[in-house]
Amino acid sequence: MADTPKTFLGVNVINGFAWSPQVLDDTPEKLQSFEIREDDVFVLTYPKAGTNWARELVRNIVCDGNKEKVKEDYESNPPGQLEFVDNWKKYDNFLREKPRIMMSHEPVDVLPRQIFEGKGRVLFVMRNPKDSAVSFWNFIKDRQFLEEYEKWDTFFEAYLRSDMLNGNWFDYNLPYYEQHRNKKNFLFLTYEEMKLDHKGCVIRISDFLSRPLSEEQVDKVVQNTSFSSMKAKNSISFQLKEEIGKKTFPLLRKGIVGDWKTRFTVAQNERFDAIYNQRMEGSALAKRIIFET
Ligand code: PPS
Repeated sequence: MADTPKTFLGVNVINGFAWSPQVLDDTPEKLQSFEIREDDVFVLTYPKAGTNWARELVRNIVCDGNKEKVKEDYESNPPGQLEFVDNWKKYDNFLREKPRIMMSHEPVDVLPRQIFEGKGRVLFVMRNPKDSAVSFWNFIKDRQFLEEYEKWDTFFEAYLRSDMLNGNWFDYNLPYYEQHRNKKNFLFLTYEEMKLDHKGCVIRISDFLSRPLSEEQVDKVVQNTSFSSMKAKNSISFQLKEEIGKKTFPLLRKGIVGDWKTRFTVAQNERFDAIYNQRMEGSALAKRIIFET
């Protein structure tokens, strides 16, 4: 095991779950005993569900929509995902005066145990699995870190399997929703709800975090977290394959509902629907997922 993986290539399988290679072998265990503070906010999602959007919403709400405070908070919060390399240690040493806003794609079974005792708050965002797939594929294709998934058709096949990077959509989302949807310290939103009612979701999140905002502050949060404002300032650099080196990519791509229609073939769509109907049968989650607006 390398202490600090240099490139974002392949996966790191730990106890049967395919983590990103940025996750070290002992991190899942460490995460379970991670010490929680009462004002902690975890933004948890399956990849490409709107993690960065949700984190930006939380950050803006905590900062009352004040751009200066948001910038300061952005600079002082450790970057990146909780599970990457030693980010969780950085959060351990984080200032006490500010709430920690931590995003992660960790599966439910390695969540810090204290969350189950009602400590901290979890904003869990779900996105319909077809748009998640297309967004995920574009992400992988551009960054070239999983060669076998570079063609859409091979990615599609992998997306249906449980050894997919970050597990498959059903294995990841269903247990979270089924086990925790009625817990007081969890709020479940969907990407599509956030698109359809951005302002309403800002109010729901601020209520959930017990951080009431004025009408004017709500409007500022909506403005600061719109697709265009976020696209103007969000990009991230990745260390790619050695021969390519480091490259910077925009974090935001299209930001729409229904982009899957540009990629799924009719046959893939029929196959996916059959699997979806079988996996989601009788689940409460099915009522929340929409594929178009
Ligand atoms: S990651 O890499 O898993 O953390 O990606 P994640 O942030 O979860 O999801 C990326 C997708 O979210 C879209 N996005 C937004 N949509 C609407 N409004 C805002 N403000 C916004 N911010 C991020 C982003 O464009 C990715 O979706 P696609 O479909 O690829 O455009």
